[in-house]
Amino acid sequence: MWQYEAHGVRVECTKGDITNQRDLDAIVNAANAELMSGGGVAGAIHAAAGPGLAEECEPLAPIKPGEAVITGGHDLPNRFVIHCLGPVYGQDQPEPELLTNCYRSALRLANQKDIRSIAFPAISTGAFGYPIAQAALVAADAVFEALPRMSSVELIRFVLFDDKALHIHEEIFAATFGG
Ligand code: AR6
Repeated sequence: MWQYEAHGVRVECTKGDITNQRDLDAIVNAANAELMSGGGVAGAIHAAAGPGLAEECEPLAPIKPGEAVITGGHDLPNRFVIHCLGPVYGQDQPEPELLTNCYRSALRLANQKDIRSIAFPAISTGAFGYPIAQAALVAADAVFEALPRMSSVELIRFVLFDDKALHIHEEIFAATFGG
């Protein structure tokens, strides 16, 4: 696990499942525009949250790439889910700007809702095809740049699904954060 602390905020990269972050106020969903269940992160989150999540999501859809909306966590161990729509690589452009907007929008919502701790998956790096190292660079830059603006948020955890994704994130976050 990689970790860093500045501006009263701790940033971590760890391996795990986004639906199993019991100690955190909020988790982020790598959503689709319709905010429906699907594969990957969205499938896992909707399965763990139960049907109440889809019901709450329905009137909030559709969302555009880079946007985020917030719901309750339903049967998840977390109070909130923040749903972000990442760019489809090669289709929604410019990809780095849209992916940056996801992280910024999610963190803005978290601070508005007095959320203290939040977990992100590697948005857009699965079904949406964003090369993982490029996406990690965007994520690290977006979070590093946003740290001075955090009010309630004091823990930001990136939850990577396998060793390869974890190692890439550890390396890129260390280079970006200098720690
Ligand atoms: N916990 C953490 N990371 C995970 C998990 C998990 N349970 N499951 C997968 N990953 P994806 P996207 C990793 O496809 O690219 C969905 O069907 C995965 O290895 O979930 O933004 C939606 O409905 C990858 O690195 O999100 C959308 O249509 C990363 O999480 C579309 O896919 C993101 O993979 C969104 O595509």
